[in-house]
Amino acid sequence: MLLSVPAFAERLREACAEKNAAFRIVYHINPDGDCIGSGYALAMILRALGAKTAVTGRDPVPAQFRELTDRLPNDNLPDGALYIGVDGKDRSRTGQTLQEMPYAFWIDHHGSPETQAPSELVLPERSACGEIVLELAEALGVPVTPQMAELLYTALVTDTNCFRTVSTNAVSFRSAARLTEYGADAYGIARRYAMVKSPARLAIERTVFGKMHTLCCGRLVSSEILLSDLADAGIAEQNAPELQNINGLLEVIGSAEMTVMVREYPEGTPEGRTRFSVKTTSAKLSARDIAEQMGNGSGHPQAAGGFSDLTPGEARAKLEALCAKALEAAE
Ligand SMILES: [Mn+2]
Repeated sequence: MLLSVPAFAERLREACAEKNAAFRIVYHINPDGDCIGSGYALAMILRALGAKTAVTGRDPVPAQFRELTDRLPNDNLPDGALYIGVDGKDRSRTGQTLQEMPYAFWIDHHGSPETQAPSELVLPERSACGEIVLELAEALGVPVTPQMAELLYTALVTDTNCFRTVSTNAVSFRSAARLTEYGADAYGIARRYAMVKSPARLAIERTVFGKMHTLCCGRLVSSEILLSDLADAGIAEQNAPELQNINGLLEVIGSAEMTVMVREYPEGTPEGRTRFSVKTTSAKLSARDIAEQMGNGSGHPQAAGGFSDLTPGEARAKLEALCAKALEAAE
């Protein structure tokens, strides 16, 4: 059941008042800064209300966030701890085992047509789940400590790519302002999570730029990442943190109205050997139309994608041709 912030906060407060109150907070697979920051901050908030808490997920906390979370060990939970999902879109995003758990609470900014838990707080207009956790702390009257602010500001910076995504809005900046007042180090976090690049990230960015095609008078930009490129860069897999927001690199070309990224997957990947993504910056164009014409693609008008059985080179050529046609038609 979808609840307002005050109603959800009240139910959390009631649950915290129970004897042996305990919560298991679950973040999604391939964790990012938002689910980690939101999950660990929520654990601190519920602890401040007297509950025992543990944060968990199918995958370990990525190395880049461990300096935030290593200082926050999990409590030993008694039997009957209540499950809370954060930032997950739906239960399937918590992985095969955890999705079967009886979630009591669900906090998210994605929105799903299905019910995820008896008590749900879902605000799709928020640019990061961390903003919702901040609103919850304030509604519960729990003082936001500098450590909580650090976690939640990290959630906001990573999910908005440092306030640069289309989802960034006035509320994002109001949340950022409050978190800065609560003690978040705005420059330090922006530098650590939006400016600093690992040697592997630098290597793969060089590849993406080096293989870039600029077509249709600069209106179409494409690139590709092959398995050999990943190996050369020292990146183990397509879900590696070094590849986060990698498709967005193509938007450095100011005239780009459509961007295409093609990524090779290992032989035997059931979905197909090539994964593609299409994005558009123009309301007159539909990335979803292009993805659908590739066979089994889907998505939103602005961003879509899917898998293909074509080789990366074939898929890229087909996508470039489809986009060129769409651009011509939209003139
Ligand atoms: Mn998120």
